[in-house]
Amino acid sequence: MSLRKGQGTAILNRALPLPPPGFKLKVNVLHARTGANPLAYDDLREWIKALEKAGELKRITTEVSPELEITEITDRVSKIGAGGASHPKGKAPTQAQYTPGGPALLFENIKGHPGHKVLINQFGSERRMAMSLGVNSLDEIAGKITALLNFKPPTGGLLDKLKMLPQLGALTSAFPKTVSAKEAPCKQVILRENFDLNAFPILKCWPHDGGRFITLPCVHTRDPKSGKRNIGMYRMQVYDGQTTGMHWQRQKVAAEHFRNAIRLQVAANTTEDPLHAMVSAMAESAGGSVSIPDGPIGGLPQVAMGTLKGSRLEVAVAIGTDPATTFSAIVPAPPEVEEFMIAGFLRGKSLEIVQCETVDLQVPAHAEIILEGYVELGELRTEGPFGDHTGFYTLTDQYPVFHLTCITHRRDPIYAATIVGKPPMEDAWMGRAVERIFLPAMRMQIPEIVDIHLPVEGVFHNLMLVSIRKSYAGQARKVMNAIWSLGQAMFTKIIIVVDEDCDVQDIGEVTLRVANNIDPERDIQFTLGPIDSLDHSSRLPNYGSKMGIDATRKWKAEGFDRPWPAMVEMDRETKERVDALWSKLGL
Ligand SMILES: [Mn+2]
Repeated sequence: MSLRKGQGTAILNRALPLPPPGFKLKVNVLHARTGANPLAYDDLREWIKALEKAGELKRITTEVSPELEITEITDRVSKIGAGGASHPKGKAPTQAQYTPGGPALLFENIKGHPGHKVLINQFGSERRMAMSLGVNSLDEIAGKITALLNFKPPTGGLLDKLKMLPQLGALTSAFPKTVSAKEAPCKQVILRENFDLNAFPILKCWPHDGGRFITLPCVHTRDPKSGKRNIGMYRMQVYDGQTTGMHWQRQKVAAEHFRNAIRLQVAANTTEDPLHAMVSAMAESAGGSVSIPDGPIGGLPQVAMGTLKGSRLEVAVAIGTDPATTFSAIVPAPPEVEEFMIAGFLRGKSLEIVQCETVDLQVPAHAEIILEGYVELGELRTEGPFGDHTGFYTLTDQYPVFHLTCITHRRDPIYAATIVGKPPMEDAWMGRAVERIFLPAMRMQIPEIVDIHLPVEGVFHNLMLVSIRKSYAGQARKVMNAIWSLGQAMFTKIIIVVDEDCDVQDIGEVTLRVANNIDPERDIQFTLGPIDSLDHSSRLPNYGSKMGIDATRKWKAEGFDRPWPAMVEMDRETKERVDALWSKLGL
Protein backbone atom coordinates (compact mmCIF):
# COMPACT_ATOMS: atom_id res chain seq x y z
CA MET A 1 0.00 0.00 0.00
CA SER A 2 3.04 2.17 -0.02
CA LEU A 3 2.64 4.18 3.10
CA ARG A 4 5.26 6.79 2.76
CA LYS A 5 7.60 6.81 5.65
CA GLY A 6 7.12 10.56 6.12
CA GLN A 7 9.79 12.82 5.12
CA GLY A 8 10.82 14.14 8.44
CA THR A 9 12.73 11.01 8.29
CA ALA A 10 16.09 10.08 7.21
CA ILE A 11 17.26 9.54 10.63
CA LEU A 12 20.83 8.66 10.27
CA ASN A 13 22.61 7.21 13.18
CA ARG A 14 25.49 9.64 13.00
CA ALA A 15 24.90 11.80 16.02
CA LEU A 16 26.49 15.22 16.16
CA PRO A 17 28.91 15.64 19.04
CA LEU A 18 26.67 18.37 20.48
CA PRO A 19 22.93 18.76 19.98
CA PRO A 20 21.89 21.95 18.19
CA PRO A 21 20.68 24.90 20.24
CA GLY A 22 17.11 24.60 21.40
CA PHE A 23 17.17 20.84 21.21
CA LYS A 24 16.11 19.26 24.47
CA LEU A 25 16.67 15.56 24.78
CA LYS A 26 14.04 14.21 27.13
CA VAL A 27 16.30 11.80 28.96
CA ASN A 28 13.95 11.85 31.93
CA VAL A 29 11.49 9.60 30.14
CA LEU A 30 14.22 7.03 29.83
CA HIS A 31 14.70 6.99 33.57
CA ALA A 32 11.01 6.47 34.07
CA ARG A 33 10.95 3.51 31.74
CA THR A 34 13.27 1.10 33.44
CA GLY A 35 10.78 -1.73 33.87
CA ALA A 36 8.32 -3.41 31.56
CA ASN A 37 5.37 -1.19 30.83
CA PRO A 38 2.17 -2.86 32.05
CA LEU A 39 0.18 -0.57 29.78
CA ALA A 40 1.77 -1.84 26.56
CA TYR A 41 -0.69 -3.59 24.25
CA ASP A 42 0.42 -7.20 23.86
CA ASP A 43 -1.61 -7.81 20.76
CA LEU A 44 -4.23 -6.45 18.42
CA ARG A 45 -7.05 -7.69 20.67
CA GLU A 46 -5.89 -5.71 23.71
CA TRP A 47 -5.59 -2.67 21.45
CA ILE A 48 -9.12 -3.18 20.14
CA LYS A 49 -10.41 -3.39 23.74
CA ALA A 50 -8.60 -0.16 24.61
CA LEU A 51 -10.03 1.58 21.57
CA GLU A 52 -13.53 0.45 22.44
CA LYS A 53 -13.17 1.59 26.05
CA ALA A 54 -12.03 5.01 24.85
CA GLY A 55 -15.02 5.34 22.51
CA GLU A 56 -12.68 5.18 19.52
CA LEU A 57 -14.04 2.01 17.89
CA LYS A 58 -17.26 1.20 16.12
CA ARG A 59 -18.35 -2.38 15.47
CA ILE A 60 -20.21 -2.92 12.20
CA THR A 61 -22.50 -5.94 12.27
CA THR A 62 -24.30 -5.28 9.00
CA GLU A 63 -23.04 -7.53 6.22
CA VAL A 64 -20.62 -5.72 3.88
CA SER A 65 -18.43 -6.88 1.02
CA PRO A 66 -14.63 -6.78 1.18
CA GLU A 67 -14.83 -5.73 -2.48
CA LEU A 68 -15.09 -1.93 -2.63
CA GLU A 69 -17.79 -1.57 0.06
CA ILE A 70 -15.41 -1.51 3.03
CA THR A 71 -13.36 1.10 1.18
CA GLU A 72 -16.33 3.35 0.54
CA ILE A 73 -17.52 3.13 4.14
CA THR A 74 -14.03 3.69 5.55
CA ASP A 75 -13.33 6.55 3.15
CA ARG A 76 -16.43 8.42 4.32
CA VAL A 77 -15.57 7.79 7.97
CA SER A 78 -11.92 8.86 7.46
CA LYS A 79 -13.04 12.20 6.14
CA ILE A 80 -15.24 13.08 9.12
CA GLY A 81 -14.14 16.47 10.36
CA ALA A 82 -11.72 16.92 7.51
CA GLY A 83 -11.87 20.55 6.52
CA GLY A 84 -15.67 20.82 6.32
CA ALA A 85 -16.45 22.43 2.97
CA SER A 86 -13.63 20.70 1.16
CA HIS A 87 -15.18 17.31 1.82
CA PRO A 88 -15.17 15.70 -1.61
CA LYS A 89 -18.32 13.65 -1.32
CA GLY A 90 -20.34 15.94 0.90
CA LYS A 91 -22.22 13.04 2.39
CA ALA A 92 -20.02 11.75 5.18
CA PRO A 93 -21.74 11.12 8.49
CA THR A 94 -21.02 13.93 10.92
CA GLN A 95 -21.27 12.39 14.37
CA ALA A 96 -19.86 15.07 16.63
CA GLN A 97 -18.54 12.48 19.08
CA TYR A 98 -15.75 11.49 16.72
CA THR A 99 -12.55 13.43 16.34
CA PRO A 100 -11.33 14.25 12.84
CA GLY A 101 -10.59 10.98 11.11
CA GLY A 102 -13.67 9.23 12.51
CA PRO A 103 -13.60 6.03 14.59
CA ALA A 104 -11.69 2.82 14.03
CA LEU A 105 -13.98 0.26 12.43
CA LEU A 106 -14.32 -3.43 13.22
CA PHE A 107 -16.33 -5.17 10.51
CA GLU A 108 -17.80 -8.33 12.00
CA ASN A 109 -19.98 -9.57 9.16
CA ILE A 110 -18.01 -9.91 5.96
CA LYS A 111 -19.77 -11.16 2.85
CA GLY A 112 -18.26 -14.49 1.77
CA HIS A 113 -16.15 -14.78 4.93
CA PRO A 114 -18.38 -15.92 7.79
CA GLY A 115 -16.68 -15.70 11.18
CA HIS A 116 -13.97 -13.32 9.95
CA LYS A 117 -13.41 -9.75 11.12
CA VAL A 118 -11.66 -6.77 9.53
CA LEU A 119 -10.10 -3.97 11.59
CA ILE A 120 -9.49 -0.72 9.71
CA ASN A 121 -8.70 2.94 10.50
CA GLN A 122 -7.03 1.92 13.80
CA PHE A 123 -4.50 4.79 13.51
CA GLY A 124 -6.90 7.21 11.84
CA SER A 125 -6.92 10.13 14.28
CA GLU A 126 -4.39 12.12 16.26
CA ARG A 127 -5.75 10.72 19.52
CA ARG A 128 -5.57 7.09 18.39
CA MET A 129 -2.10 7.58 16.96
CA ALA A 130 -0.90 8.82 20.36
CA MET A 131 -2.87 6.12 22.20
CA SER A 132 -1.29 3.42 20.05
CA LEU A 133 2.13 4.46 21.37
CA GLY A 134 0.94 4.90 24.96
CA VAL A 135 1.47 8.69 25.14
CA ASN A 136 -0.70 11.76 25.43
CA SER A 137 1.12 13.62 22.71
CA LEU A 138 3.46 12.54 19.95
CA ASP A 139 6.14 14.98 21.14
CA GLU A 140 6.68 12.64 24.10
CA ILE A 141 7.87 9.98 21.70
CA ALA A 142 10.25 12.23 19.80
CA GLY A 143 12.78 12.47 22.61
CA LYS A 144 12.62 8.75 23.29
CA ILE A 145 13.28 7.77 19.68
CA THR A 146 16.10 10.25 19.34
CA ALA A 147 17.71 8.84 22.46
CA LEU A 148 17.35 5.33 21.07
CA LEU A 149 18.99 6.24 17.80
CA ASN A 150 21.84 7.96 19.63
CA PHE A 151 22.39 5.11 22.01
CA LYS A 152 25.86 3.66 21.80
CA PRO A 153 26.99 0.79 23.98
CA PRO A 154 29.59 2.03 26.42
CA THR A 155 33.09 1.35 25.25
CA GLY A 156 34.98 3.82 27.39
CA GLY A 157 36.07 3.68 31.02
CA LEU A 158 34.04 3.07 34.15
CA LEU A 159 32.78 6.64 34.25
CA ASP A 160 31.29 6.36 30.73
CA LYS A 161 29.54 3.15 31.67
CA LEU A 162 28.09 4.68 34.80
CA LYS A 163 26.73 7.56 32.77
CA MET A 164 24.97 5.10 30.47
CA LEU A 165 23.31 3.04 33.18
CA PRO A 166 19.90 4.72 33.20
CA GLN A 167 19.62 4.34 29.43
CA LEU A 168 20.79 0.74 29.52
CA GLY A 169 18.01 -0.06 31.97
CA ALA A 170 15.42 1.43 29.67
CA LEU A 171 16.81 -0.31 26.64
CA THR A 172 16.46 -3.82 28.00
CA SER A 173 12.81 -3.44 27.02
CA ALA A 174 13.90 -2.81 23.45
CA PHE A 175 15.47 -6.24 22.96
CA PRO A 176 12.99 -8.81 21.66
CA LYS A 177 12.34 -11.95 23.66
CA THR A 178 12.16 -15.27 21.82
CA VAL A 179 9.33 -17.54 22.96
CA SER A 180 8.54 -21.14 22.05
CA ALA A 181 5.92 -22.10 19.47
CA LYS A 182 3.68 -23.33 22.31
CA GLU A 183 3.66 -19.86 23.86
CA ALA A 184 2.96 -18.14 20.53
CA PRO A 185 -0.73 -17.44 19.83
CA CYS A 186 0.10 -16.88 16.13
CA LYS A 187 0.68 -20.66 15.91
CA GLN A 188 -2.70 -21.78 17.24
CA VAL A 189 -3.43 -22.92 13.69
CA ILE A 190 -0.57 -24.11 11.44
CA LEU A 191 -1.29 -24.74 7.75
CA ARG A 192 1.63 -26.30 5.87
CA GLU A 193 -0.37 -27.43 2.87
CA ASN A 194 -3.72 -26.89 1.19
CA PHE A 195 -3.79 -23.34 2.48
CA ASP A 196 -5.51 -20.58 0.58
CA LEU A 197 -4.98 -16.86 1.09
CA ASN A 198 -8.44 -16.24 -0.28
CA ALA A 199 -9.84 -17.59 2.98
CA PHE A 200 -9.01 -14.21 4.51
CA PRO A 201 -11.23 -11.16 3.85
CA ILE A 202 -8.55 -9.35 1.84
CA LEU A 203 -9.88 -6.13 0.35
CA LYS A 204 -10.29 -5.08 -3.21
CA CYS A 205 -9.90 -1.38 -2.51
CA TRP A 206 -10.77 0.59 -5.66
CA PRO A 207 -12.62 -0.22 -8.90
CA HIS A 208 -9.58 -0.36 -11.20
CA ASP A 209 -7.25 -2.12 -8.77
CA GLY A 210 -5.47 -5.15 -10.28
CA GLY A 211 -6.99 -7.40 -7.63
CA ARG A 212 -7.16 -7.78 -3.87
CA PHE A 213 -4.31 -6.26 -1.90
CA ILE A 214 -2.94 -6.94 1.57
CA THR A 215 -2.49 -3.36 2.72
CA LEU A 216 -1.15 -3.50 6.29
CA PRO A 217 1.47 -6.26 6.19
CA CYS A 218 4.60 -6.22 8.35
CA VAL A 219 7.10 -7.71 5.91
CA HIS A 220 10.10 -9.40 7.57
CA THR A 221 13.36 -9.98 5.72
CA ARG A 222 16.98 -10.52 6.70
CA ASP A 223 19.90 -8.79 4.98
CA PRO A 224 21.95 -11.64 3.50
CA LYS A 225 25.07 -9.48 3.90
CA SER A 226 24.75 -8.07 7.43
CA GLY A 227 22.27 -10.52 8.94
CA LYS A 228 20.18 -7.58 10.20
CA ARG A 229 16.45 -8.16 10.31
CA ASN A 230 14.00 -5.64 8.92
CA ILE A 231 10.27 -5.02 9.04
CA GLY A 232 8.78 -2.86 6.30
CA MET A 233 5.28 -2.27 5.01
CA TYR A 234 4.87 -3.04 1.33
CA ARG A 235 1.50 -3.77 -0.24
CA MET A 236 0.92 -7.30 -1.55
CA GLN A 237 -1.35 -8.06 -4.50
CA VAL A 238 -3.01 -11.45 -4.20
CA TYR A 239 -2.36 -13.41 -7.41
CA ASP A 240 -3.82 -16.69 -6.13
CA GLY A 241 -4.14 -18.62 -2.90
CA GLN A 242 -0.39 -19.23 -2.65
CA THR A 243 1.30 -16.24 -4.36
CA THR A 244 1.26 -12.46 -4.08
CA GLY A 245 3.19 -9.50 -5.40
CA MET A 246 5.82 -7.91 -3.16
CA HIS A 247 5.75 -4.18 -3.77
CA TRP A 248 8.94 -3.13 -2.04
CA GLN A 249 9.97 0.00 -3.83
CA ARG A 250 13.56 0.18 -4.94
CA GLN A 251 14.79 2.53 -2.22
CA LYS A 252 13.26 0.50 0.63
CA VAL A 253 15.29 -1.66 2.97
CA ALA A 254 13.79 -5.01 1.90
CA ALA A 255 14.51 -4.13 -1.75
CA GLU A 256 18.16 -3.73 -0.75
CA HIS A 257 18.04 -7.13 0.97
CA PHE A 258 16.70 -8.54 -2.32
CA ARG A 259 19.51 -6.83 -4.26
CA ASN A 260 22.13 -8.04 -1.79
CA ALA A 261 20.87 -11.57 -2.36
CA ILE A 262 21.20 -11.00 -6.13
CA ARG A 263 24.71 -9.56 -5.69
CA LEU A 264 25.87 -12.52 -3.61
CA GLN A 265 24.36 -14.98 -6.08
CA VAL A 266 25.89 -13.43 -9.22
CA ALA A 267 29.23 -13.17 -7.45
CA ALA A 268 29.01 -16.89 -6.66
CA ASN A 269 27.96 -17.75 -10.23
CA THR A 270 30.57 -15.74 -12.13
CA THR A 271 33.83 -17.10 -13.49
CA GLU A 272 35.23 -13.57 -13.64
CA ASP A 273 35.64 -10.68 -11.17
CA PRO A 274 32.78 -10.94 -8.60
CA LEU A 275 32.64 -7.17 -8.03
CA HIS A 276 32.31 -6.58 -11.76
CA ALA A 277 29.52 -9.16 -11.89
CA MET A 278 27.66 -7.35 -9.11
CA VAL A 279 27.98 -3.96 -10.84
CA SER A 280 26.77 -5.46 -14.13
CA ALA A 281 23.83 -7.24 -12.54
CA MET A 282 22.63 -4.00 -10.93
CA ALA A 283 23.12 -1.88 -14.07
CA GLU A 284 21.49 -4.37 -16.44
CA SER A 285 18.51 -5.18 -14.25
CA ALA A 286 17.96 -1.63 -12.88
CA GLY A 287 18.71 -2.91 -9.42
CA GLY A 288 16.82 -6.16 -9.81
CA SER A 289 13.62 -4.43 -10.96
CA VAL A 290 13.74 -5.19 -14.71
CA SER A 291 13.90 -8.60 -16.37
CA ILE A 292 16.83 -9.00 -18.72
CA PRO A 293 17.04 -11.71 -21.36
CA ASP A 294 19.30 -14.70 -20.99
CA GLY A 295 22.20 -15.10 -23.39
CA PRO A 296 24.78 -12.69 -24.77
CA ILE A 297 24.15 -8.99 -25.49
CA GLY A 298 26.20 -7.55 -28.36
CA GLY A 299 28.00 -10.84 -28.60
CA LEU A 300 29.31 -10.58 -25.05
CA PRO A 301 28.33 -12.72 -22.08
CA GLN A 302 26.31 -10.89 -19.45
CA VAL A 303 24.75 -11.52 -16.10
CA ALA A 304 21.48 -13.20 -16.95
CA MET A 305 18.78 -12.82 -14.36
CA GLY A 306 17.47 -16.16 -15.56
CA THR A 307 20.47 -17.86 -13.99
CA LEU A 308 19.23 -16.63 -10.63
CA LYS A 309 16.11 -18.78 -10.88
CA GLY A 310 15.93 -21.11 -7.93
CA SER A 311 17.81 -18.73 -5.62
CA ARG A 312 15.62 -17.30 -2.90
CA LEU A 313 15.27 -14.62 -0.29
CA GLU A 314 13.12 -15.78 2.62
CA VAL A 315 10.23 -13.55 3.65
CA ALA A 316 7.68 -13.69 6.47
CA VAL A 317 4.66 -11.43 6.78
CA ALA A 318 2.78 -10.60 9.98
CA ILE A 319 -0.75 -9.21 9.73
CA GLY A 320 -2.57 -7.82 12.76
CA THR A 321 0.25 -7.09 15.19
CA ASP A 322 0.13 -4.87 18.27
CA PRO A 323 -0.02 -1.22 17.16
CA ALA A 324 3.55 -0.29 18.13
CA THR A 325 4.91 -3.11 15.97
CA THR A 326 2.69 -2.14 13.05
CA PHE A 327 3.85 1.46 13.40
CA SER A 328 7.52 0.41 13.66
CA ALA A 329 7.20 -1.03 10.15
CA ILE A 330 6.60 2.45 8.72
CA VAL A 331 9.13 4.28 10.89
CA PRO A 332 12.01 5.51 8.72
CA ALA A 333 14.76 4.14 10.91
CA PRO A 334 18.28 3.48 9.65
CA PRO A 335 18.73 -0.09 8.39
CA GLU A 336 21.08 -0.80 11.32
CA VAL A 337 18.21 -0.50 13.83
CA GLU A 338 15.91 -3.52 13.88
CA GLU A 339 12.20 -2.75 14.07
CA PHE A 340 11.85 -5.34 16.85
CA MET A 341 13.87 -2.93 19.00
CA ILE A 342 11.89 0.11 17.90
CA ALA A 343 8.63 -1.66 18.73
CA GLY A 344 9.92 -2.83 22.12
CA PHE A 345 11.22 0.61 22.91
CA LEU A 346 7.99 2.34 21.89
CA ARG A 347 5.95 -0.10 23.98
CA GLY A 348 8.35 0.01 26.91
CA LYS A 349 8.09 -3.78 26.92
CA SER A 350 10.01 -6.42 25.00
CA LEU A 351 8.34 -7.72 21.87
CA GLU A 352 7.84 -11.49 22.00
CA ILE A 353 8.98 -13.16 18.81
CA VAL A 354 8.88 -16.74 17.62
CA GLN A 355 10.76 -18.80 15.02
CA CYS A 356 8.90 -19.42 11.75
CA GLU A 357 7.95 -22.97 10.69
CA THR A 358 9.40 -23.06 7.19
CA VAL A 359 11.84 -20.14 6.94
CA ASP A 360 14.70 -18.93 9.15
CA LEU A 361 12.99 -15.74 10.32
CA GLN A 362 11.34 -14.62 13.55
CA VAL A 363 7.95 -12.96 13.73
CA PRO A 364 5.82 -11.31 16.46
CA ALA A 365 4.39 -14.19 18.50
CA HIS A 366 1.09 -12.42 19.15
CA ALA A 367 0.30 -11.55 15.53
CA GLU A 368 -3.09 -12.58 14.16
CA ILE A 369 -1.79 -14.05 10.89
CA ILE A 370 1.69 -15.09 9.67
CA LEU A 371 2.49 -15.80 6.03
CA GLU A 372 5.80 -17.59 5.46
CA GLY A 373 7.55 -17.97 2.14
CA TYR A 374 10.16 -16.59 -0.23
CA VAL A 375 10.78 -14.49 -3.30
CA GLU A 376 12.77 -16.00 -6.14
CA LEU A 377 15.64 -13.76 -7.21
CA GLY A 378 15.17 -13.94 -11.00
CA GLU A 379 11.39 -13.62 -10.97
CA LEU A 380 9.32 -10.49 -11.58
CA ARG A 381 5.63 -10.19 -12.30
CA THR A 382 3.24 -7.41 -13.26
CA GLU A 383 1.84 -5.71 -10.16
CA GLY A 384 -0.98 -3.15 -10.01
CA PRO A 385 -2.72 -0.95 -10.85
CA PHE A 386 -3.51 0.21 -7.32
CA GLY A 387 -5.52 3.19 -6.08
CA ASP A 388 -2.79 4.88 -4.09
CA HIS A 389 -2.35 7.52 -1.41
CA THR A 390 -1.48 10.12 -4.03
CA GLY A 391 -5.17 10.17 -4.94
CA PHE A 392 -4.32 8.57 -8.30
CA TYR A 393 -3.85 4.98 -9.36
CA THR A 394 -0.27 3.83 -9.65
CA LEU A 395 0.27 2.08 -12.96
CA THR A 396 1.37 -1.51 -13.37
CA ASP A 397 5.07 -2.27 -12.94
CA GLN A 398 7.31 -5.29 -12.41
CA TYR A 399 7.86 -6.49 -8.83
CA PRO A 400 9.09 -9.66 -7.13
CA VAL A 401 6.67 -12.49 -6.38
CA PHE A 402 6.06 -13.87 -2.88
CA HIS A 403 5.50 -17.63 -2.76
CA LEU A 404 3.87 -18.90 0.42
CA THR A 405 5.20 -22.02 2.11
CA CYS A 406 3.07 -21.92 5.26
CA ILE A 407 0.31 -19.93 6.96
CA THR A 408 -0.08 -19.81 10.72
CA HIS A 409 -2.77 -17.86 12.54
CA ARG A 410 -4.66 -17.38 15.76
CA ARG A 411 -8.03 -18.96 16.19
CA ASP A 412 -10.66 -16.62 14.69
CA PRO A 413 -8.01 -14.31 13.25
CA ILE A 414 -8.75 -10.62 12.94
CA TYR A 415 -7.60 -9.29 9.58
CA ALA A 416 -6.04 -5.81 9.88
CA ALA A 417 -6.16 -3.52 6.87
CA THR A 418 -5.99 0.06 5.76
CA ILE A 419 -7.06 1.82 2.61
CA VAL A 420 -5.30 4.65 0.85
CA GLY A 421 -6.70 7.08 -1.68
CA LYS A 422 -7.42 10.75 -1.93
CA PRO A 423 -6.27 12.32 1.38
CA PRO A 424 -7.02 12.64 4.20
CA MET A 425 -7.11 8.99 5.13
CA GLU A 426 -5.67 6.85 7.89
CA ASP A 427 -2.12 7.16 6.55
CA ALA A 428 -2.28 10.95 6.97
CA TRP A 429 -2.24 10.49 10.76
CA MET A 430 0.56 7.95 10.60
CA GLY A 431 2.58 10.29 8.38
CA ARG A 432 1.91 13.19 10.72
CA ALA A 433 3.18 11.09 13.63
CA VAL A 434 6.36 10.30 11.73
CA GLU A 435 6.80 13.99 10.91
CA ARG A 436 6.50 15.06 14.58
CA ILE A 437 8.48 12.17 15.99
CA PHE A 438 11.44 12.62 13.67
CA LEU A 439 11.71 16.40 13.62
CA PRO A 440 14.28 16.45 16.47
CA ALA A 441 16.38 13.83 14.73
CA MET A 442 16.15 15.74 11.44
CA ARG A 443 17.37 18.82 13.30
CA MET A 444 20.40 16.86 14.40
CA GLN A 445 21.35 16.54 10.72
CA ILE A 446 20.24 20.04 9.66
CA PRO A 447 20.41 22.15 12.84
CA GLU A 448 19.04 25.38 11.31
CA ILE A 449 15.64 23.72 10.74
CA VAL A 450 13.04 25.20 13.10
CA ASP A 451 9.95 23.30 11.95
CA ILE A 452 8.65 21.31 9.01
CA HIS A 453 5.17 20.59 7.68
CA LEU A 454 4.11 18.06 5.09
CA PRO A 455 0.58 19.20 4.11
CA VAL A 456 -1.62 16.15 3.75
CA GLU A 457 -2.58 17.05 0.16
CA GLY A 458 1.14 16.98 -0.64
CA VAL A 459 0.90 13.22 0.00
CA PHE A 460 4.19 13.22 1.97
CA HIS A 461 6.65 13.30 -0.90
CA ASN A 462 5.28 16.10 -3.06
CA LEU A 463 5.55 19.11 -0.74
CA MET A 464 7.60 20.03 2.32
CA LEU A 465 7.36 23.40 4.06
CA VAL A 466 10.48 24.20 6.07
CA SER A 467 11.29 27.13 8.36
CA ILE A 468 14.94 27.85 9.09
CA ARG A 469 17.03 30.06 11.32
CA LYS A 470 18.91 31.79 8.48
CA SER A 471 22.44 32.81 9.38
CA TYR A 472 24.32 33.10 6.10
CA ALA A 473 23.82 33.84 2.44
CA GLY A 474 22.50 30.94 0.37
CA GLN A 475 21.48 28.93 3.40
CA ALA A 476 17.98 28.10 2.09
CA ARG A 477 19.59 26.31 -0.86
CA LYS A 478 21.97 24.47 1.44
CA VAL A 479 18.93 23.23 3.41
CA MET A 480 17.16 22.05 0.23
CA ASN A 481 20.20 20.06 -0.84
CA ALA A 482 20.54 18.59 2.65
CA ILE A 483 16.89 17.44 2.62
CA TRP A 484 17.31 15.91 -0.84
CA SER A 485 20.15 13.83 0.55
CA LEU A 486 18.28 12.55 3.63
CA GLY A 487 16.81 9.03 3.39
CA GLN A 488 13.33 9.10 1.93
CA ALA A 489 13.23 12.89 2.04
CA MET A 490 15.25 12.55 -1.16
CA PHE A 491 11.91 12.16 -2.97
CA THR A 492 10.54 15.56 -1.92
CA LYS A 493 9.33 17.09 -5.17
CA ILE A 494 8.82 20.62 -3.88
CA ILE A 495 10.64 22.12 -0.90
CA ILE A 496 9.61 25.58 0.27
CA VAL A 497 11.98 27.33 2.68
CA VAL A 498 10.84 30.28 4.81
CA ASP A 499 12.37 32.28 7.67
CA GLU A 500 11.75 31.22 11.27
CA ASP A 501 9.18 33.98 11.86
CA CYS A 502 6.79 32.16 9.51
CA ASP A 503 4.72 29.35 11.06
CA VAL A 504 4.87 26.49 8.56
CA GLN A 505 1.84 24.82 10.18
CA ASP A 506 -0.19 27.80 8.88
CA ILE A 507 -0.53 27.19 5.14
CA GLY A 508 -2.19 30.59 4.62
CA GLU A 509 0.79 32.36 6.13
CA VAL A 510 3.21 30.29 4.04
CA THR A 511 1.25 31.10 0.86
CA LEU A 512 1.40 34.81 1.63
CA ARG A 513 5.12 34.75 2.32
CA VAL A 514 6.03 32.65 -0.69
CA ALA A 515 3.92 34.55 -3.17
CA ASN A 516 5.19 37.92 -1.88
CA ASN A 517 8.82 37.07 -1.28
CA ILE A 518 9.99 35.33 -4.39
CA ASP A 519 11.32 36.51 -7.70
CA PRO A 520 10.64 33.15 -9.34
CA GLU A 521 13.51 33.12 -11.81
CA ARG A 522 15.95 34.02 -9.06
CA ASP A 523 14.54 31.98 -6.17
CA ILE A 524 13.54 28.67 -7.72
CA GLN A 525 16.12 25.92 -7.91
CA PHE A 526 15.76 22.73 -9.94
CA THR A 527 17.67 19.53 -9.41
CA LEU A 528 17.60 16.00 -10.84
CA GLY A 529 17.55 12.77 -8.90
CA PRO A 530 15.57 9.76 -7.68
CA ILE A 531 11.79 10.22 -7.76
CA ASP A 532 9.14 8.36 -5.81
CA SER A 533 7.89 5.26 -7.63
CA LEU A 534 4.33 6.57 -7.23
CA ASP A 535 5.03 9.75 -9.20
CA HIS A 536 3.18 9.52 -12.53
CA SER A 537 4.47 12.78 -13.98
CA SER A 538 8.25 12.41 -14.01
CA ARG A 539 9.98 11.99 -17.40
CA LEU A 540 11.07 8.47 -16.46
CA PRO A 541 9.76 6.15 -13.77
CA ASN A 542 11.74 6.73 -10.56
CA TYR A 543 13.96 9.46 -12.03
CA GLY A 544 13.20 13.12 -12.62
CA SER A 545 13.40 16.69 -11.36
CA LYS A 546 12.67 18.40 -8.07
CA MET A 547 12.14 22.05 -7.17
CA GLY A 548 13.18 24.17 -4.23
CA ILE A 549 11.70 27.60 -3.54
CA ASP A 550 13.77 30.00 -1.44
CA ALA A 551 11.08 32.20 0.13
CA THR A 552 13.33 33.58 2.85
CA ARG A 553 13.98 37.30 2.99
CA LYS A 554 16.74 38.13 0.51
CA TRP A 555 19.89 39.71 1.84
CA LYS A 556 22.28 42.25 0.38
CA ALA A 557 24.85 39.49 0.80
CA GLU A 558 22.75 37.54 -1.71
CA GLY A 559 22.81 40.36 -4.24
CA PHE A 560 19.47 41.94 -3.26
CA ASP A 561 20.02 45.71 -3.23
CA ARG A 562 16.49 47.08 -2.87
CA PRO A 563 15.08 47.98 0.57
CA TRP A 564 12.91 45.18 2.09
CA PRO A 565 9.62 46.38 3.62
CA ALA A 566 8.38 45.44 7.07
CA MET A 567 5.18 43.37 7.29
CA VAL A 568 2.05 45.26 8.30
CA GLU A 569 1.37 44.93 12.03
CA MET A 570 -0.28 47.10 14.73
CA ASP A 571 1.97 48.48 17.50
CA ARG A 572 1.78 46.84 20.91
CA GLU A 573 0.39 49.90 22.77
CA THR A 574 -2.61 50.22 20.48
CA LYS A 575 -3.29 46.52 20.76
CA GLU A 576 -3.33 46.77 24.55
CA ARG A 577 -5.70 49.77 24.48
CA VAL A 578 -8.09 47.93 22.17
CA ASP A 579 -7.81 44.80 24.33
CA ALA A 580 -9.04 46.87 27.26
CA LEU A 581 -11.92 48.30 25.20
CA TRP A 582 -12.84 45.06 23.48
CA SER A 583 -15.57 43.80 25.82
CA LYS A 584 -17.40 47.18 25.60
CA LEU A 585 -17.51 47.16 21.81
CA GLY A 586 -20.26 44.58 21.60
CA LEU A 587 -18.37 42.67 18.91
MN1 LIG B 1 14.22 -0.83 8.89
